[in-house]
Amino acid sequence: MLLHQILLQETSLRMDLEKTVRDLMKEFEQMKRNQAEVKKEQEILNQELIDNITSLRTENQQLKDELEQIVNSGMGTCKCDLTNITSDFHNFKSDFSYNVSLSLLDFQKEINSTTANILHSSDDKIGAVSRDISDMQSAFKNLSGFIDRDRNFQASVNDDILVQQQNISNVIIETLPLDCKELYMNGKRKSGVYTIYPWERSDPNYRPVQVYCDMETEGGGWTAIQRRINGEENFNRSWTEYKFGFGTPYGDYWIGNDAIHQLANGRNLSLHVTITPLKDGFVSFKTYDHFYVFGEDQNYTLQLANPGNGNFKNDALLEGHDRYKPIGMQFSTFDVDNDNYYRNCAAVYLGGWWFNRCHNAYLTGPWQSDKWRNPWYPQYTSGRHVNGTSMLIKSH
Ligand SMILES: [Ca+2]
Repeated sequence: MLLHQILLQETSLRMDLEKTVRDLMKEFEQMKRNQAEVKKEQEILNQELIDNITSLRTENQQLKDELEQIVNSGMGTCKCDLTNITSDFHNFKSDFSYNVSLSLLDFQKEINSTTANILHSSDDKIGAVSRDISDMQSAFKNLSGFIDRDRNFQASVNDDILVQQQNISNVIIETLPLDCKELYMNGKRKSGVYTIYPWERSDPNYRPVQVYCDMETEGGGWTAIQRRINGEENFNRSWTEYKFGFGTPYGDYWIGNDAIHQLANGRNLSLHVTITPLKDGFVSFKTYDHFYVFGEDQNYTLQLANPGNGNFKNDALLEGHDRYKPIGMQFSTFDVDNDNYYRNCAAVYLGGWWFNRCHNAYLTGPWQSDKWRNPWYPQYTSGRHVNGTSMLIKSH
């Protein structure tokens, strides 16, 4: 077995060796061929080099000949050449100038043309702008006319509005309540504070007046010219204060002698007087069917007549001694004495009234005080027994 393996290896080695020898032989033959080719190429190159040297030598000789010929021909040839060069230069200069001139001319023409175009274009634009301005002026004129017409229209509308406002004001004035009776007639049935307009709008005294309306007593529609319910208001006031009124219709107040005259003027009025006792008892009242107060020019002289319903025990205003009756008396205040007493009753009894010498009935004394003498003699001899008063008027 081992021998067989050795034989196999020996055969393989021999075959490899033979193949290697053959390859080497081939390479050797190839190298021999290459060497022959290189030698041949070297010969060709040598021949080319020799040819080139020969050619160079020939050219060198030709140059020498030309140089000799130039030297022999002398400066003539050079002059001629210089003349030619100068001539060429002049020609060139001339051509250049000409061309430049032409270019400048063309350029000038172009500028002129462009300027003309610009000017033309500007003229067109200016013309267009002028036309625009003209159009705008025309439009502005139209607008101004429209605005003027609009102003006229607005003015006429304003006039119409003013007329309508005046009409409405007139209607309102016509429907403004003169007194509480008109309010009552217009459906106001709840007692309370209302605004009345005793004066016409054209009257210099025109003003709204807040008053207390009694809408329940004796058929309702009574305007309170005096009312005291809580004593918060001092009634010892000056002539001027009684003239214009004081206090508040929500509590104690005097409506004002001017307003009383205005409400009485041209009308037939009734007067309804009440006194509320401080303790047990009902409200005492008395109605007079004629009540009038003159104007300030007669110091608010009082007229009172035609006694009607009442539950006082007596009529302290119209009955009793004449020297105490207020009938036909002027109004007095602590600062204006119009009474028949040697002193000033208003200053003595601390309130404004139609005093005589002085009174049997008097509703404006110091609240719940003994100084308030004879509110309603003899039923009420002192203000301490009084818890409220009112003087109500109504036309009939
Ligand atoms: Ca007097």
